[in-house]
Amino acid sequence: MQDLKAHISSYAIQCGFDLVRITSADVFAQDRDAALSRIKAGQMDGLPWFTESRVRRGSDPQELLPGARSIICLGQSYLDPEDEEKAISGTGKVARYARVKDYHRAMKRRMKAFVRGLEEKLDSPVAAKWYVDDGPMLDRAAAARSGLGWFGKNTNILTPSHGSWILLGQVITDLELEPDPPLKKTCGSCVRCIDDCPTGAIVAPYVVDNARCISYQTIENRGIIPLEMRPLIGDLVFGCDICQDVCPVNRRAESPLLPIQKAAAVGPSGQLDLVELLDLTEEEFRDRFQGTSIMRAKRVGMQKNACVALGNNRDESGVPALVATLKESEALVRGHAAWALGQISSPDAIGALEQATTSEVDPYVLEEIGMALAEALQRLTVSKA
Ligand code: B12
Ligand code: SF4
Ligand code: SF4
Repeated sequence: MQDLKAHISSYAIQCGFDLVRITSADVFAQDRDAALSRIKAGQMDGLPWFTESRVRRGSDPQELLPGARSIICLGQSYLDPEDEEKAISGTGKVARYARVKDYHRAMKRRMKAFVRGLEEKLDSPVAAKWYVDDGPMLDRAAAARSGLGWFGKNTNILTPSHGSWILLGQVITDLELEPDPPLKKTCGSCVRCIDDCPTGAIVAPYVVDNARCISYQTIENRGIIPLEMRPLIGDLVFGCDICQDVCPVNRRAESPLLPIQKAAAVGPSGQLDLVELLDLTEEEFRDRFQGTSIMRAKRVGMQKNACVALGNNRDESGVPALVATLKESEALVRGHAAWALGQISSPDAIGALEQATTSEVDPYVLEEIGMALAEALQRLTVSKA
């Protein structure tokens, strides 16, 4: 089957993938146990869909495709070397993977073409199931066992050629293919990602506490962003790349062969205008972000995030939009707008907060307004002293 394996590798590259390796369809026993103990320790809290039964199902390829024999692991780079990291006033930042069009769709299209091509080559149907992030599979566990990359201490899969700027997909199949060995590489004594994570979310090497991760707070959290997290989020409005930006392995990462198309809705270096975000109606949000990963956070999520970024930037030009938001938006967004006004604490911001105490009726928003006013008064006292 060496000939088939060689064909699979070259055909996957032809379909647009940057990396391809094979692993067996054996149970991922160690990874299953690690994931189960993570759930037990509360380190997956906030993701109600990440359940024990999902982990058990996802760690046994036979459960996903009865008769499975091999897993073809695919890596898709999303690095854009032109993409400079720059801070532009009035804007928030989107993580790199969301500066291209929704990778789930792009990779699934390529995977479908890949499986169809294999069937043509073999002149018979191939039993296959394919996953990109969306299934119960432990994507990183498959990539690590296949030698596509190794687990970094920030839990991302690092690859020798493309660093960690890769997205992972798997084709589970009944084809018998010779597995590739795992890589022998490790992070060595490096701990940069652990030291530089602004929220201390990497609580130990190879362990990310979900609720402390900015990626979770800005994408998945459907509720209130905890007060203590807000100042640590800075200007990030969708995802976080800090533990990857500081990683030395990423300094020499290659670019993709066939890049996923850029998302036109996001600025060239991942900027989004914060005031514009606050102004979007549901329909405008959909029109603008349809086909991008940003849809995942939903309009309310992105508007909460915009409030937090405006509060952290302390930019007074954001006050009129925040005042309008405090009057007109959903309670969850009004609460975060109040926080931002408290951080900015200009006379207009304080005036709007005081006025809102007389018109607001939602107990959660009133509580945020009370805390924001206390914060603003404290700031004024400190600046006068
Ligand atoms: C849930 C999830 C999240 C949660 C993470 C919560 C968590 N702690 O896992 C949140 C929302 C925070 C998140 C954030 C991000 N995510 Co995410 N996420 C997932 C998802 C859906 C499941 C991950 C999972 O199974 N977690 C369970 C835990 C137990 O797994 P783990 O953290 O990988 O832990 C493993 C290691 O710790 C290892 N291990 C344990 N002990 C030891 C000891 C040693 C010595 C070693 C070597 C290993 C080891 O075993 C564990 C099990 O395999 C996957 C897609 C999928 N279906 O797999 C994408 C996925 C992991 N995410 C991805 C991406 C791109 C991101 C972000 C970079 C996005 C961003 N820019 O904001 C960040 C990165 C944050 C970070 N540092 O990990 C990619 C990662 C690609 C890569 N190169 O690794 C994936 C694979 C999606 C994809 N298909 O491409 N994500
Ligand atoms: S993505 Fe950001 S918050 Fe999450 S672990 Fe990495 S540096 Fe920390
Ligand atoms: S920063 Fe260092 S420890 Fe963290 S993933 Fe990269 S090489 Fe590993």
